[in-house]
Amino acid sequence: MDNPWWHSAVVYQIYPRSFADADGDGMGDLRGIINHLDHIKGLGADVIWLSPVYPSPQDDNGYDISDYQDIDPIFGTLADFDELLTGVHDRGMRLVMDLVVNHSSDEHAWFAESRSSKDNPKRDWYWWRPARDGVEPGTPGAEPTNWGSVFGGPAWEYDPATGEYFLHIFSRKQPDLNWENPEVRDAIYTMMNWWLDRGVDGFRMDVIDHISKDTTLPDGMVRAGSLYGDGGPHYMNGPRNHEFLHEMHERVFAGRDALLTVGEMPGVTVDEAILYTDPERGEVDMVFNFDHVWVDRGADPWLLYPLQLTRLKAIFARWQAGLADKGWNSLYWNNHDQPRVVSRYGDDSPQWRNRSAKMLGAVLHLHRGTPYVYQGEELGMTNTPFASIADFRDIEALGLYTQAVEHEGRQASDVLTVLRARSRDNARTPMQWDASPNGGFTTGTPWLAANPNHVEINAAAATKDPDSVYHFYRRLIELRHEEPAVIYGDFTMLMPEDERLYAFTRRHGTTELLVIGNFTGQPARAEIPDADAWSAAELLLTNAPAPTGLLLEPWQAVIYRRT
Ligand code: TEU
Repeated sequence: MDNPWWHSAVVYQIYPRSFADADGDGMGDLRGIINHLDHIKGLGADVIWLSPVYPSPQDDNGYDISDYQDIDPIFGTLADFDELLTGVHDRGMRLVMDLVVNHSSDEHAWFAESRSSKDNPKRDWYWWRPARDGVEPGTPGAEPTNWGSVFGGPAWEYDPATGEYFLHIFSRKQPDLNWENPEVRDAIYTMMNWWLDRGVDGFRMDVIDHISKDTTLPDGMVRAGSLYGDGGPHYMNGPRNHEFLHEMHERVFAGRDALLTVGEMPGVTVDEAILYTDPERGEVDMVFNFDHVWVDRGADPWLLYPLQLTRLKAIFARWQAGLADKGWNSLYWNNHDQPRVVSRYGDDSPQWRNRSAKMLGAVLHLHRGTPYVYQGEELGMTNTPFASIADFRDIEALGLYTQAVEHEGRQASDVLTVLRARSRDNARTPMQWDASPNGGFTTGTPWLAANPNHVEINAAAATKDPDSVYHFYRRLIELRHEEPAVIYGDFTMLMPEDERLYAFTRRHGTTELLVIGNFTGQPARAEIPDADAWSAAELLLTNAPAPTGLLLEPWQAVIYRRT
């Protein structure tokens, strides 16, 4: 079989709400995206992944969908969507939609029917359960299991109309669909085919390792200090997950060309990922794992744990080795759920921001896999200085804050410190287009305030400055398109025990690449076999003056090539 096109592709993610607002209502829209397609083309990306634009009450910014086959009026119309799709295709790029089918909105017609009575034909499309035996329905502790929701509070909502509970792993406005019911699966496949027939080029599948649950719904373990049990082991990577994805593949993707499918899978292991992405099995092309963005999390969710570079390297080394022969990796630092990587694993101070953002880009993009760039990452956009809880908008930040401070007795200041560093709203501040008010994102009042540093960090300044993060990312993408060793080279981690330098080689035929990134604000020398020969090799790209020997400057990255 020929190598699939997405092996050499780079994906750019748009979070439409925060990308560009063309009509001045403070919310990004499809017209705004259409107006800025050349920015993405100019960067060299091959694919655009669009976060959800479907009709939605926007409880979780569109990840709560009330109609899968239309566009929310805040973003535009289906005609605008078709124009966007044409604009993307005309530029030789592809468009991948977000597919959110672990749950729908509680305002979806399916759920309205399901909740209307116990004998409604759609009752079984969601997870309805009676109260726990012997406990008064609707009172605390009567929930069918002890699971906590990802966004705080219990994972079950009592519905007085029928006296039963429905399951919601996320917000109470995101009831989980029951994939055990074949009618649910049929309806989803029909909807997916409708979008593909319209011309879209694939799907990014939201929490798609949550669709198969342990149908006996056991209680979860309760961590010290927590109010709820962890249902994760009972709803992640459940018994029928592979079966469902294979069925989806047969019913939707088989026989269609040139698609890209990527499953978001919190908690997925390397061994499971090999099965999910082995082309012979016909499930998905690649998965998003979370190991490298959970590496700075510890047992206590309200403590900050600094990055330990050796752990980060061990994670990447394991994934690179695991998917070397079968399957394929996706590569990302950022998306709409993660804090900005330059603030998280780099140094966002004025002195090192530009350099450390480039170093992080170089290290990630030189791995084997398909890289994803999240809007603003190519500018080195940083976390935002949120002053108080009133500045946050994310349902997760607000829900977890309430649970921690009001119900678990945590110090508000401790919780705020962690939210400032880790909250998803860091990723969701408006795209910084220029130095004008609101970063040129809107002429109205933005739904979430722009980062004050838009005056310096913005697309207009970056595209003009040859030394910008933007032009460095452009060069990284170009390198992937030009150099087969970046796509197909094997991967060898060097210096795994070193806490300062991230170093590896990629070898493809007679070509060998050496990549080193300095993760510190101090100079550091790479002690690797063959160091002298390497330092005389062709230096393809760096973000600082060429080093003497392999002595790297603070936050420097180097990419050498030899044949
Ligand atoms: O995210 C799933 C997910 O794992 C997140 O809940 C993540 O672990 C957490 O937010 C980290 O802080 C997907 C979407 O990407 C996210 O935006 C949605 O809120 C969520 O599913 C529910 O649809």
